[in-house]
Amino acid sequence: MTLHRAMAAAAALVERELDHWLPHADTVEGRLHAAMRYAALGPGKRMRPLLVVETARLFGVAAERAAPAAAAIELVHAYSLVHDDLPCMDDDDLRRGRATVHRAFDEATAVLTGDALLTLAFEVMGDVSAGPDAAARCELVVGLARAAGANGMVAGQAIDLAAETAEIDLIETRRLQALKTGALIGFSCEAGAILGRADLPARKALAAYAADLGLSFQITDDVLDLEGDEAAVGKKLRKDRKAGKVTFVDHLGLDGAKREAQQLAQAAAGRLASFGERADVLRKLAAFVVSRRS
Ligand code: GRG
Repeated sequence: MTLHRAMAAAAALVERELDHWLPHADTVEGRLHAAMRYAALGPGKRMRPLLVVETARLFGVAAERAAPAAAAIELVHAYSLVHDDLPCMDDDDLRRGRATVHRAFDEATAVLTGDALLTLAFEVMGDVSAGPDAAARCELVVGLARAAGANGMVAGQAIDLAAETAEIDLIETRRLQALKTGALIGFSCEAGAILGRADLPARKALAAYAADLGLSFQITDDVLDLEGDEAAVGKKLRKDRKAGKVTFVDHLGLDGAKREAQQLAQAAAGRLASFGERADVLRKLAAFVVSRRS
Protein backbone atom coordinates (compact mmCIF):
# COMPACT_ATOMS: atom_id res chain seq x y z
CA MET A 1 0.00 0.00 0.00
CA THR A 2 1.23 3.54 -0.70
CA LEU A 3 1.87 5.80 2.28
CA HIS A 4 -0.65 8.27 0.91
CA ARG A 5 -3.43 5.65 0.87
CA ALA A 6 -2.49 4.33 4.30
CA MET A 7 -2.52 7.86 5.76
CA ALA A 8 -5.89 8.64 4.16
CA ALA A 9 -7.37 5.36 5.43
CA ALA A 10 -6.09 5.87 8.99
CA ALA A 11 -7.33 9.48 8.96
CA ALA A 12 -10.82 8.45 7.79
CA LEU A 13 -10.97 5.67 10.39
CA VAL A 14 -9.91 7.85 13.31
CA GLU A 15 -12.11 10.77 12.24
CA ARG A 16 -15.16 8.43 12.24
CA GLU A 17 -14.18 7.20 15.69
CA LEU A 18 -13.62 10.75 16.97
CA ASP A 19 -16.94 11.87 15.54
CA HIS A 20 -18.62 9.04 17.44
CA TRP A 21 -17.07 10.05 20.77
CA LEU A 22 -17.04 13.84 20.59
CA PRO A 23 -20.16 15.34 22.19
CA HIS A 24 -22.38 17.88 20.47
CA ALA A 25 -25.12 19.09 22.78
CA ASP A 26 -27.60 21.72 21.72
CA THR A 27 -27.41 23.33 25.18
CA VAL A 28 -25.25 25.95 26.93
CA GLU A 29 -22.18 23.66 26.96
CA GLY A 30 -22.59 23.27 23.18
CA ARG A 31 -19.93 25.98 22.76
CA LEU A 32 -17.40 23.77 24.56
CA HIS A 33 -18.44 20.80 22.45
CA ALA A 34 -18.06 22.81 19.25
CA ALA A 35 -14.54 23.86 20.34
CA MET A 36 -13.62 20.22 21.10
CA ARG A 37 -14.73 19.21 17.60
CA TYR A 38 -12.90 22.16 16.06
CA ALA A 39 -9.69 21.11 17.83
CA ALA A 40 -9.88 17.35 17.34
CA LEU A 41 -11.29 17.21 13.81
CA GLY A 42 -9.15 20.02 12.35
CA PRO A 43 -6.93 19.21 9.36
CA GLY A 44 -4.04 17.32 11.01
CA LYS A 45 -1.83 14.63 9.47
CA ARG A 46 -3.14 11.91 11.88
CA MET A 47 0.35 10.49 12.10
CA ARG A 48 -0.13 9.01 15.56
CA PRO A 49 -3.33 7.15 14.56
CA LEU A 50 -1.46 5.79 11.53
CA LEU A 51 1.26 4.50 13.85
CA VAL A 52 -1.29 2.73 16.05
CA VAL A 53 -3.09 1.15 13.09
CA GLU A 54 0.10 0.06 11.29
CA THR A 55 1.89 -1.32 14.36
CA ALA A 56 -1.27 -3.23 15.38
CA ARG A 57 -1.52 -4.58 11.83
CA LEU A 58 1.96 -6.15 12.20
CA PHE A 59 0.36 -8.56 14.69
CA GLY A 60 -2.77 -9.27 12.69
CA VAL A 61 -5.03 -6.73 14.47
CA ALA A 62 -7.62 -5.21 12.11
CA ALA A 63 -7.64 -1.41 11.74
CA GLU A 64 -11.20 -1.17 13.17
CA ARG A 65 -10.03 -2.82 16.40
CA ALA A 66 -7.21 -0.30 16.71
CA ALA A 67 -9.53 2.69 16.12
CA PRO A 68 -10.43 3.52 19.76
CA ALA A 69 -6.77 3.47 20.87
CA ALA A 70 -5.83 5.59 17.83
CA ALA A 71 -8.63 8.07 18.66
CA ALA A 72 -7.61 8.28 22.33
CA ILE A 73 -4.03 9.16 21.39
CA GLU A 74 -5.20 11.73 18.80
CA LEU A 75 -7.39 13.33 21.51
CA VAL A 76 -4.34 13.74 23.77
CA HIS A 77 -2.38 15.20 20.84
CA ALA A 78 -5.22 17.64 20.05
CA TYR A 79 -5.41 18.75 23.70
CA SER A 80 -1.64 19.34 23.78
CA LEU A 81 -1.85 21.60 20.72
CA VAL A 82 -4.76 23.62 22.18
CA HIS A 83 -2.92 24.23 25.46
CA ASP A 84 0.44 24.79 23.76
CA ASP A 85 -1.11 27.60 21.69
CA LEU A 86 -2.51 29.47 24.73
CA PRO A 87 -1.18 32.96 25.53
CA CYS A 88 0.52 31.61 28.70
CA MET A 89 2.45 29.04 26.61
CA ASP A 90 3.44 29.68 22.97
CA ASP A 91 0.78 32.33 22.34
CA ASP A 92 -0.06 31.32 18.78
CA ASP A 93 -2.89 32.64 16.61
CA LEU A 94 -2.62 30.06 13.85
CA ARG A 95 -2.66 26.25 13.92
CA ARG A 96 -3.31 23.85 11.03
CA GLY A 97 -3.94 26.88 8.81
CA ARG A 98 -6.81 28.17 10.96
CA ALA A 99 -7.32 30.32 14.04
CA THR A 100 -6.19 28.59 17.24
CA VAL A 101 -8.96 27.54 19.62
CA HIS A 102 -8.53 30.49 22.02
CA ARG A 103 -8.74 32.83 19.00
CA ALA A 104 -11.71 31.12 17.32
CA PHE A 105 -13.55 30.78 20.66
CA ASP A 106 -12.01 32.35 23.79
CA GLU A 107 -9.25 31.58 26.27
CA ALA A 108 -11.39 30.01 29.00
CA THR A 109 -13.11 27.79 26.43
CA ALA A 110 -9.68 26.73 25.11
CA VAL A 111 -8.53 25.70 28.59
CA LEU A 112 -11.73 23.70 29.12
CA THR A 113 -11.44 22.21 25.63
CA GLY A 114 -7.97 20.85 26.41
CA ASP A 115 -9.18 19.51 29.77
CA ALA A 116 -12.19 17.83 28.18
CA LEU A 117 -10.22 16.29 25.28
CA LEU A 118 -7.67 14.85 27.70
CA THR A 119 -10.38 13.40 29.93
CA LEU A 120 -12.30 11.99 26.97
CA ALA A 121 -9.11 10.26 25.79
CA PHE A 122 -9.07 8.11 28.92
CA GLU A 123 -12.79 7.36 28.63
CA VAL A 124 -12.21 6.11 25.08
CA MET A 125 -9.07 4.14 25.96
CA GLY A 126 -10.79 2.43 28.90
CA ASP A 127 -13.96 1.63 26.97
CA VAL A 128 -14.65 -2.00 26.19
CA SER A 129 -14.55 -1.17 22.46
CA ALA A 130 -10.79 -0.52 22.88
CA GLY A 131 -10.37 -4.26 23.36
CA PRO A 132 -12.28 -7.09 25.04
CA ASP A 133 -9.28 -7.99 27.22
CA ALA A 134 -9.50 -5.89 30.42
CA ALA A 135 -5.79 -6.39 31.23
CA ALA A 136 -4.80 -5.02 27.81
CA ARG A 137 -7.14 -2.03 28.30
CA CYS A 138 -5.51 -1.33 31.68
CA GLU A 139 -2.09 -1.47 30.05
CA LEU A 140 -3.28 0.98 27.37
CA VAL A 141 -4.71 3.42 29.92
CA VAL A 142 -1.64 3.34 32.17
CA GLY A 143 0.69 3.62 29.18
CA LEU A 144 -1.17 6.65 27.84
CA ALA A 145 -1.10 8.32 31.26
CA ARG A 146 2.66 7.76 31.53
CA ALA A 147 3.35 9.06 28.02
CA ALA A 148 1.18 12.16 28.44
CA GLY A 149 1.94 13.11 32.05
CA ALA A 150 4.57 14.55 34.37
CA ASN A 151 7.26 12.08 33.28
CA GLY A 152 6.30 12.31 29.61
CA MET A 153 4.86 15.02 27.35
CA VAL A 154 4.03 17.49 30.15
CA ALA A 155 7.58 17.16 31.51
CA GLY A 156 8.89 17.96 28.03
CA GLN A 157 6.69 21.04 27.88
CA ALA A 158 7.95 22.14 31.32
CA ILE A 159 11.59 21.83 30.18
CA ASP A 160 10.66 23.70 26.98
CA LEU A 161 9.28 26.61 29.03
CA ALA A 162 12.39 26.60 31.25
CA ALA A 163 14.58 26.61 28.12
CA GLU A 164 13.32 30.10 27.27
CA THR A 165 15.49 31.51 30.05
CA ALA A 166 18.16 28.83 30.60
CA GLU A 167 20.79 27.55 28.15
CA ILE A 168 20.35 23.85 27.51
CA ASP A 169 22.94 21.62 25.88
CA LEU A 170 22.40 19.05 23.11
CA ILE A 171 21.84 16.19 25.58
CA GLU A 172 19.14 18.13 27.42
CA THR A 173 17.60 19.24 24.10
CA ARG A 174 17.34 15.56 23.09
CA ARG A 175 15.73 14.71 26.45
CA LEU A 176 13.29 17.63 26.12
CA GLN A 177 12.17 16.49 22.68
CA ALA A 178 12.12 12.78 23.56
CA LEU A 179 9.56 13.74 26.22
CA LYS A 180 7.61 16.54 24.54
CA THR A 181 7.14 14.96 21.12
CA GLY A 182 8.67 11.50 21.44
CA ALA A 183 6.66 10.13 24.35
CA LEU A 184 3.32 10.17 22.50
CA ILE A 185 4.86 8.94 19.25
CA GLY A 186 6.52 6.14 21.23
CA PHE A 187 3.27 5.21 22.92
CA SER A 188 1.42 5.18 19.58
CA CYS A 189 3.70 2.30 18.52
CA GLU A 190 3.48 0.63 21.93
CA ALA A 191 -0.32 0.73 21.76
CA GLY A 192 -0.23 -1.31 18.55
CA ALA A 193 2.06 -3.80 20.26
CA ILE A 194 -0.24 -4.03 23.31
CA LEU A 195 -3.29 -4.61 21.10
CA GLY A 196 -1.35 -7.28 19.21
CA ARG A 197 -0.02 -8.97 22.38
CA ALA A 198 3.46 -8.61 20.87
CA ASP A 199 6.44 -10.43 22.41
CA LEU A 200 9.37 -8.57 24.00
CA PRO A 201 11.72 -8.54 20.97
CA ALA A 202 8.95 -7.08 18.79
CA ARG A 203 8.13 -4.45 21.42
CA LYS A 204 11.80 -3.50 21.70
CA ALA A 205 12.12 -3.17 17.92
CA LEU A 206 9.06 -0.90 17.78
CA ALA A 207 10.29 1.20 20.72
CA ALA A 208 13.62 1.71 18.93
CA TYR A 209 11.80 2.61 15.68
CA ALA A 210 9.62 5.13 17.54
CA ALA A 211 12.58 6.74 19.35
CA ASP A 212 14.44 7.34 16.07
CA LEU A 213 11.27 8.43 14.27
CA GLY A 214 10.27 10.86 17.04
CA LEU A 215 13.66 12.53 17.11
CA SER A 216 13.82 12.73 13.32
CA PHE A 217 10.31 14.27 13.34
CA GLN A 218 11.32 16.89 15.90
CA ILE A 219 14.60 17.84 14.21
CA THR A 220 12.63 18.28 10.97
CA ASP A 221 10.17 20.46 12.91
CA ASP A 222 13.07 22.70 13.95
CA VAL A 223 14.31 22.85 10.35
CA LEU A 224 10.78 23.70 9.15
CA ASP A 225 10.56 26.44 11.76
CA LEU A 226 13.50 28.11 10.01
CA GLU A 227 12.99 27.15 6.37
CA GLY A 228 9.32 26.24 6.11
CA ASP A 229 6.54 28.06 4.32
CA GLU A 230 3.97 29.41 6.79
CA ALA A 231 1.05 28.70 4.44
CA ALA A 232 2.11 25.06 4.04
CA VAL A 233 2.98 24.48 7.69
CA GLY A 234 -0.20 26.26 8.80
CA LYS A 235 1.30 28.05 11.80
CA LYS A 236 3.49 31.04 12.59
CA LEU A 237 7.16 30.15 12.00
CA ARG A 238 10.55 31.46 13.13
CA LYS A 239 9.28 31.92 16.66
CA ASP A 240 11.81 29.73 18.47
CA ARG A 241 14.73 32.09 18.01
CA LYS A 242 12.67 35.12 19.05
CA ALA A 243 11.55 33.26 22.18
CA GLY A 244 15.21 32.55 22.97
CA LYS A 245 14.73 28.79 22.56
CA VAL A 246 17.75 26.72 21.62
CA THR A 247 16.80 24.15 18.97
CA PHE A 248 18.59 21.28 17.22
CA VAL A 249 19.55 23.71 14.46
CA ASP A 250 21.45 25.86 16.98
CA HIS A 251 23.34 22.81 18.22
CA LEU A 252 23.96 21.06 14.89
CA GLY A 253 23.73 23.82 12.26
CA LEU A 254 21.14 23.70 9.48
CA ASP A 255 22.95 21.13 7.32
CA GLY A 256 23.95 19.07 10.36
CA ALA A 257 20.34 19.02 11.56
CA LYS A 258 19.08 17.90 8.15
CA ARG A 259 21.77 15.17 8.02
CA GLU A 260 20.90 13.96 11.51
CA ALA A 261 17.16 13.86 10.71
CA GLN A 262 17.89 11.86 7.56
CA GLN A 263 20.18 9.41 9.37
CA LEU A 264 17.62 8.90 12.13
CA ALA A 265 14.86 8.23 9.59
CA GLN A 266 17.05 5.60 7.92
CA ALA A 267 17.91 4.08 11.29
CA ALA A 268 14.19 4.00 12.17
CA ALA A 269 13.39 2.08 9.00
CA GLY A 270 16.25 -0.33 9.75
CA ARG A 271 14.75 -1.21 13.15
CA LEU A 272 11.85 -2.94 11.38
CA ALA A 273 13.87 -5.69 9.66
CA SER A 274 12.23 -8.52 11.63
CA PHE A 275 8.74 -7.53 10.37
CA GLY A 276 9.59 -7.88 6.67
CA GLU A 277 7.20 -6.42 4.07
CA ARG A 278 4.39 -6.02 6.62
CA ALA A 279 6.23 -2.94 7.94
CA ASP A 280 6.56 -1.19 4.55
CA VAL A 281 4.11 1.61 5.44
CA LEU A 282 6.02 2.29 8.67
CA ARG A 283 9.27 2.46 6.68
CA LYS A 284 7.70 4.87 4.19
CA LEU A 285 6.44 6.98 7.09
CA ALA A 286 10.02 7.37 8.33
CA ALA A 287 11.04 8.73 4.92
CA PHE A 288 7.99 11.03 4.85
CA VAL A 289 8.78 12.51 8.27
CA VAL A 290 11.99 14.11 6.97
CA SER A 291 10.64 15.15 3.58
CA ARG A 292 7.36 16.67 4.85
CA ARG A 293 6.52 20.33 4.29
CA SER A 294 3.92 20.61 7.06
C1 GRG B 1 0.66 21.82 26.57
C2 GRG B 1 0.95 19.75 27.97
C3 GRG B 1 1.25 20.47 26.77
C4 GRG B 1 2.07 19.90 25.89
C5 GRG B 1 2.37 20.49 24.60
C6 GRG B 1 3.26 18.42 21.85
C7 GRG B 1 3.35 19.73 22.52
C8 GRG B 1 3.48 19.70 23.98
C9 GRG B 1 3.27 20.89 21.88
C10 GRG B 1 3.11 21.02 20.46
C11 GRG B 1 4.02 22.10 19.97
C12 GRG B 1 4.79 21.68 18.83
C13 GRG B 1 4.54 22.44 17.58
C14 GRG B 1 5.66 20.69 18.94
C15 GRG B 1 6.47 20.24 17.82
C16 GRG B 1 6.15 18.87 17.38
C17 GRG B 1 4.71 18.66 17.20
C18 GRG B 1 4.02 17.90 18.24
C19 GRG B 1 4.11 19.14 16.11
C20 GRG B 1 2.69 18.95 15.80
O1 GRG B 1 2.45 17.61 15.47
P1 GRG B 1 1.92 17.20 14.02
O2 GRG B 1 2.85 17.77 12.98
O3 GRG B 1 0.55 18.01 13.99
O4 GRG B 1 1.69 15.74 13.99
P2 GRG B 1 -0.78 17.77 13.14
O5 GRG B 1 -1.40 19.13 13.04
O6 GRG B 1 -0.41 17.19 11.79
O7 GRG B 1 -1.61 16.83 13.94
